[in-house]
Amino acid sequence: MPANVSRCRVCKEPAVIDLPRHNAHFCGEHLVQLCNRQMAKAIEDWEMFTPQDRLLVAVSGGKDSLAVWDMLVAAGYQADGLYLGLGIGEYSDDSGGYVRRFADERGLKLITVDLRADYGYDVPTAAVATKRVPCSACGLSKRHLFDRAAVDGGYDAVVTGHNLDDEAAVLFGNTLRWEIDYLGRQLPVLPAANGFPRKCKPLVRLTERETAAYCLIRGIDYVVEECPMAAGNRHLAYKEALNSIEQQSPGAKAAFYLNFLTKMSPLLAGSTAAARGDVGTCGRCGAPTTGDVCAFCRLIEKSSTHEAVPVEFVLDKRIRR
Ligand code: Q46
Ligand code: ZN
Ligand code: ZN
Repeated sequence: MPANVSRCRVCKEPAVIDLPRHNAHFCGEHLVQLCNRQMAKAIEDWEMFTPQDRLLVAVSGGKDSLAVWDMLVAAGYQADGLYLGLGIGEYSDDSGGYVRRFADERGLKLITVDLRADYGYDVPTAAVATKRVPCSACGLSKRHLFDRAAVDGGYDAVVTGHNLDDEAAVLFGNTLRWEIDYLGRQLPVLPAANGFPRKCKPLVRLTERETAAYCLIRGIDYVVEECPMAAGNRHLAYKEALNSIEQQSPGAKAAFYLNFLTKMSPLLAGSTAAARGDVGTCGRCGAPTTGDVCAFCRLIEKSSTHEAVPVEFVLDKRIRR
């Protein structure tokens, strides 16, 4: 073997990945170990859940959500999956296939909800019917249906695969605008309150490069394409900006986000409590809401009566904007 092959920091065998922010290289086995350790630390530091809790993992078919499901099951947690069919053309067909195969191959329980079959609309149609960007209707649908599935199924917490890159990008956007309410709620765990289930993000200490490597090593097939609706959104621009800072200064991204959690979040705790006050129940579906009818029921009302819109129509409109 050539003398200049990079070697794993732990076992000195040939490395498969270099992680500049840890100033080290790792072999496959020790990269998996590092990922598991980082997840365990996040769960412990933020008291997310215990092995006695029943977890519902929101899985999209992408690397992060399948990685977190895999890591949780490997660590002995009781974790079922929830897949939401968004009706975003081929992207949704493909991602649903990856999720089903992952669950089947491992004998895991998967709950599936389909916006078109179960609620009479899909994301492209909702975008046109509400005259909003697709991610707005999509995010609202996800939040509502994840919460509902967790409450109806008696789960103790909803788990998502948000990683360090996602959280740092959201933090960057919220900081650029000093969105104090959003900053106050940007935590790796939100406790159950007012009819909302607990929400946890165990991968906040891992970058997307690390979760991608984890999937590769563990033989997890995932949908590689990004959702076509994401093109041109601000979140991607923030990720790119942070990546270029990270390149100049390895570790800056983790410091930006993780130091926010330890140094800034405690100062914002009061604003979180205020933001969650005064919640009643929706007159139609019984979900927690501050109005008479929740935003999701209003979304169904508008979108399910609208003629179905093909995904290409929305993409075309977004490109031409
Ligand atoms: S799935 Fe939905 Fe994302 Fe696609 S429409 Fe936007 S929010 S980009 S995570
Ligand atoms: Zn090693
Ligand atoms: Zn409702």
